[in-house]
Amino acid sequence: MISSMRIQLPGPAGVSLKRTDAANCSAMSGPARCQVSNKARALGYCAVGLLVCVSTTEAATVYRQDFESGTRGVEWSGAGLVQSTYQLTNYGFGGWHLRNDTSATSALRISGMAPHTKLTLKFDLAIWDSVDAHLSDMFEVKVDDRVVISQVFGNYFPASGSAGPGTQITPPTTGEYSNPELGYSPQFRDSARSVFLEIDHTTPEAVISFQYPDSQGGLDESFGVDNVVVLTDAVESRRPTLTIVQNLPAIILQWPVWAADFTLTSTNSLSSNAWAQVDRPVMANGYVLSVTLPAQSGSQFFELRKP
Ligand SMILES: [Ca+2]
Ligand SMILES: [Ca+2]
Ligand SMILES: [Ca+2]
Repeated sequence: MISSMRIQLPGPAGVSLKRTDAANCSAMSGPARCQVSNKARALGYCAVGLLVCVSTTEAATVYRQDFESGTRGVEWSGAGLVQSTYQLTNYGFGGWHLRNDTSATSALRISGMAPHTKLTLKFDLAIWDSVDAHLSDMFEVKVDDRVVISQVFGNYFPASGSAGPGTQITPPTTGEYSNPELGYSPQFRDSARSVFLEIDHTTPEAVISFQYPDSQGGLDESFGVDNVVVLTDAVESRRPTLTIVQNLPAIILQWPVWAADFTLTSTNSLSSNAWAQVDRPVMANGYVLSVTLPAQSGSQFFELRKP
């Protein structure tokens, strides 16, 4: 998909610079030249900047939500309200989380994920009040109607005061019925757990639902989720933009400082494909790297390359 915009350059000649941006580089399996990004015509020279796509092997974070804005976002549907975390603020929950005090699902829909084969889900689970592990209260998570967690959970009566998926992140109970009391009903103790799972997943959309199907609800039994992070194994790309600024009789090529390991190359003919490193000093100014060259007649093409 190509989009374009026109930029009026400063200068006496009323010169315009046309920039064409590819909205995405879809085939990210390796470094690839993916778009012509800049084209300038002024006083007999033509300079074209090409953009290089870079691949890294870092997992792509496709969703992150800590509910600290006080709203849950349109990607959420079903039961659950953004409510206080009370004392769980001391265990990484911040001030707000999504609390569900019903037996219905809280569902998260994520769309437009890049091609991937794995999906990783991380979240913190609050277990509020009289959730009964000894009576086999169940906590369920589904991804696209596939059950990925179906596990007994609760605060009564595992010895630690917390049972369920993942790892307990709140202190163990002293054995008292209301210890530790972290919020909502003061009668009943509470706990929280950090949950992590990875599943096979390939479709661009995922619906992730959280449910406590046999909840007695209200202040008696509820759960909450927070710090929800979804990652995939899609290759993440970072594409530095190469821009051309005219400052006649010179032109200035600029790119971001984070792409300092790229090399600026040029050629006078795309058909020859004879690219050579630009033998000029690279200057750093804040977040921008730049090379200044004399504007020349004829065509000149520039590309950032990474070994
Ligand atoms: Ca939070
Ligand atoms: Ca109960
Ligand atoms: Ca409580």
